[in-house]
Amino acid sequence: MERSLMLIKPDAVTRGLSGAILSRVEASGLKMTALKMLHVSPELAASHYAAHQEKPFFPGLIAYITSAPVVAAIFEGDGAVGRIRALMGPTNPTQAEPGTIRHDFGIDIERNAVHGSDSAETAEKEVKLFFDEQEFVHYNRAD
Ligand code: IDP
Ligand code: MG
Repeated sequence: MERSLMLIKPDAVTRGLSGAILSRVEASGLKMTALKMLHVSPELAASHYAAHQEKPFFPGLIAYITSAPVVAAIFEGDGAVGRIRALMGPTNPTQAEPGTIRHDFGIDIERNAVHGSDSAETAEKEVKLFFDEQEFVHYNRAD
């Protein structure tokens, strides 16, 4: 079964939007199988965003993602990665369609409310960065 890592980023956690965002993903039918709040350490931030190490926005991105807690959630289901990316909308909230999480809750291209894995391969790496296997729960959704 495909899994994806979703992070509710500091801008959204500090504005009290965690529940509203999780609700949208739950309502889409994806199954939440792990959930926690944490302060991302500089080391975890650098690993998670290693692909962006050379980008001019990298130092700011690390400062932002470590500035306040995140909510980390794993969602599971057929096509989970693509379905979460569709719910999120594109990186820049100003280019996102109304009804997407980033349009409705994002502030700007950096403080864009959420992270979602961008491929099934990346997802498996990100899942392992943020969660141990014993943190997962096993159940069937009633629907
Ligand atoms: P994604 O989150 O939609 O996959 P990426 O290109 O992987 O977008 O970028 C990772 C994160 O880095 C973005 O979600 C955003 O927080 C930040 N970011 C991306 N591009 C910029 C930029 O041009 N300026 C500032 N921050 C950026
Ligand atoms: Mg990305």
